[in-house]
Parts: sequence; structure tokens; C-alpha cells
Amino acid sequence: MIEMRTLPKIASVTATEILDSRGTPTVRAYVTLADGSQGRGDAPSGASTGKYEAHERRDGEAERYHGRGVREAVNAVNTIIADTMTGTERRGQRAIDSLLCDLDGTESKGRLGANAILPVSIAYTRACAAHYKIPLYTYIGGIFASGERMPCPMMNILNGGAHSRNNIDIQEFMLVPTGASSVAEAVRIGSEVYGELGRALTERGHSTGVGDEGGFAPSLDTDEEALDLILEAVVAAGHMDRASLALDVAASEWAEGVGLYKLPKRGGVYTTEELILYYNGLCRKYPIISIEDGLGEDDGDGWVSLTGTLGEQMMLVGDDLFVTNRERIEDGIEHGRANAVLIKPNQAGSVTETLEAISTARGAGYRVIVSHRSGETEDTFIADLAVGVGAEFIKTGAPCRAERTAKYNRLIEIESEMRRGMY
Ligand code: 2PG
Ligand code: MG
Repeated sequence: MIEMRTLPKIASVTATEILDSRGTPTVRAYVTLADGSQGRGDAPSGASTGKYEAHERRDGEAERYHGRGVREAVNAVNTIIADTMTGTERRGQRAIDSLLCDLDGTESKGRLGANAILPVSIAYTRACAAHYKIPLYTYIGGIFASGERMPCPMMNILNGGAHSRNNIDIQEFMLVPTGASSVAEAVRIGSEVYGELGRALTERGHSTGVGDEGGFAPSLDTDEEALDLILEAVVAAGHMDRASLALDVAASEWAEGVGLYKLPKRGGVYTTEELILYYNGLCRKYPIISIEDGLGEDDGDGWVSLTGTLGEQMMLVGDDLFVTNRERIEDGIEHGRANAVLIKPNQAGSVTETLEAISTARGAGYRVIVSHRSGETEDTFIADLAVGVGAEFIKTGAPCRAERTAKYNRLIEIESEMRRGMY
């Protein structure tokens, strides 16, 4: 058991403006404890953001980074957050995160910005793990009081929606190597299928340019064509018995009010019930084990009906629906919406609130999928988080683009550390 009282005081907190994987500014923070232990954390950033997510603060100065600069959030860390944290007697993740939330004082983290608070919160977690000289995943497992476990990757190998400039409306087509016996094997399966998919696209004269999460982003005639190409790649790679598929529809992006959906790229209007029928058809035809955000964030009744129709056979994952928010997850559980939760630390805005969202979902038997954002950095915090809380899955993009492979590589590293019984 980790003894929080022995943690040293905070000696310094600083931040700087860096770039994310889309070349857009984001915040990197550093926390140093009085014994010299140091940690670092970066804020990721979404494109298909849920409307109930914690607030991301942007400068809005048109002449700088097209208004996307984060100097105000950086400044908040270097002044008000640094002054308060270095003066505090509080110790431990929960106490520090609640201090940060009190300092902000809003529900949405609209004053300081979740992109100021989260990197500090992550940097503090890392500094504490460094103080105890244990790996980050072990430390997180200690504060979460869970058994560590390697998650199964969900690899987004074909990108559409808000993550690419092609004509596909479904945002993510993921390969899930459910039959892999280790993370290293899962990553190999993902990479081999990804390679075959690239070959299949080239043979048909499609583009092999990649989207924001590293998946290919070709223009295709239908969603089925995307699924057929992926299955062809799975067969060609010889992994038919080891791989399943998953989708992130990101349907909040399609919503026209509640109960009506308009495909932004291809056009076409669907009702909630028509979409549910469509998913039902897709699931009969393809080995799909999970659909994320099949309906919009405000279509609560639709979610109940979707869960009633498909919930016995597959994972129905709430991302924009739950936004890693404990109250929204509790409400979903009460009404029978979804059966799995996507966990994105920057939707919540601090490590403690992220852990609370996970334990709420767990308590109701919902599956847990720890997730990256479409705008990422080389920070691998979510890999350690997924292992520390014993998440069933992690989705962190294609086996391509360094900000995505950094997470898979970290998982491989953790797995080999655990195998060797180093900790
Ligand atoms: C999602 C995420 C990550 P974004 O919708 O699940 O894949 O996308 O970060 O753009 O919200
Ligand atoms: Mg999503």
C-alpha cells in the first residue's frame, strides 16, 4: 500500500507551449517535488469533441497559430497554479487534484482550462511514481487499488469522419486482435494487417495517405467497401481467427437535433431507428465486436433502444455520451445506456476524476477502454493508465505515426518488464 503521508512537498510547477501531432499548440507541464523527483505531462486534444467535455482553453489571437495558441493556459500553470501548489501542505493525487479543481472553481474547468489542469495532474502522478521509484502503472494501480492487466489494443487502421479529408462518414474502423496472447503479438497482428491493407489499397489505385490517427484515409464508395478491404487484409495477413473489428461512428458529429442524423460528407438523413437497423445489418455481416458513439450525445432514449437491441452481442461504447464524467456515466447506468465506457483523461480534466469515472463504470460491469485523442503528443501516460487500472482495451490509433506507436511501444515495454518480474 502506498503511503501518501511520506510524499514530499511540491517544489516547483512550470509549463510551456509545445506542438501536438496536428501541429497545433498544446500544454506541457512539469512538477518537481522537494526531493528532486520530477514528472511531466502533456494535454492531448480532440477534433470530434463531445459537447459536455471539460473546457479546452485557447487564446483566440487570430495572428498567432490561427487563434489556437495556449499561452493563457501555460500562464495559468506558471502563475496561479504554481503559486498555490508550491505553497500547499496537501499531498497525494486526490488532494492535489481537488486543490486544482477548487482553484478553477467551475464545473467545466472553464477558468483555468482543462488543458492547464490535466498536464499538471499527470506530471504530479509521474513525480510521485518517481519519488517511490516504481513504474507509473504500478503507482496508478496502487492509488486505484486494482489488479494490473495488459489491455487489448483497438487499432484504428482506416480513418474517416473529422479525422480525414476523404468521403467516409464513420470516423474509425478498428482492428482488434482479440486472439492475441500478448500485447506484443497484438501489435504484430495489427501491423501485419495494416501492411496488407496498404497493399490492397495501392492495388486498387486508392490513396495510402494517412489520417490524424495514422489509419489510411482513402475515398471509398461505401462503409462496406472499407470493411471488405479490412477483412481482405486480415485474410491476406493470415489472422482471420485472431482479429475482430470495431467502429467509432462518432455520431454526435452527424446529429441534427435529437433523433435525426445527417451524414456530413455523403449526405443522406437517418432516424435513430434506421441507424440501429443499419448497425444490426453490419454486425450480422462482419465480425464487429464494438460500436462506439453509434448515436449522438443527446439521444438518451435512442441509446436505451440501441443497447436493448445490440447490447447482448457486443460492446456499445459511450464516448461523447459519457465524456469520462462520473455523473453522466451514473445516469447512463441508471437508464441502461451503453455497456462500455471510453476513458479520455482530458474530457475529465484531472487524473482523480478519470479514475473516479473508471471505478463508476466498473462498479456497474461496464467495460473500460482507455483512449488517446486525435491530437496527441509523444506522452505515453494512457498506456500506463490502462495497465494500472486493468482496462480491458486501449485505443490509440494505427500502428503508424510516432505519437500512436509511442503508446503501443510503451505497452510492449511494460509487458516485458512484467514478464521479467522487474517490479
Ligand atoms: C474519439 C477520439 C479519439 P477525438 O472520438 O474517440 O479517437 O477522437 O480525439 O477527435 O475526439
Ligand atoms: Mg469516439
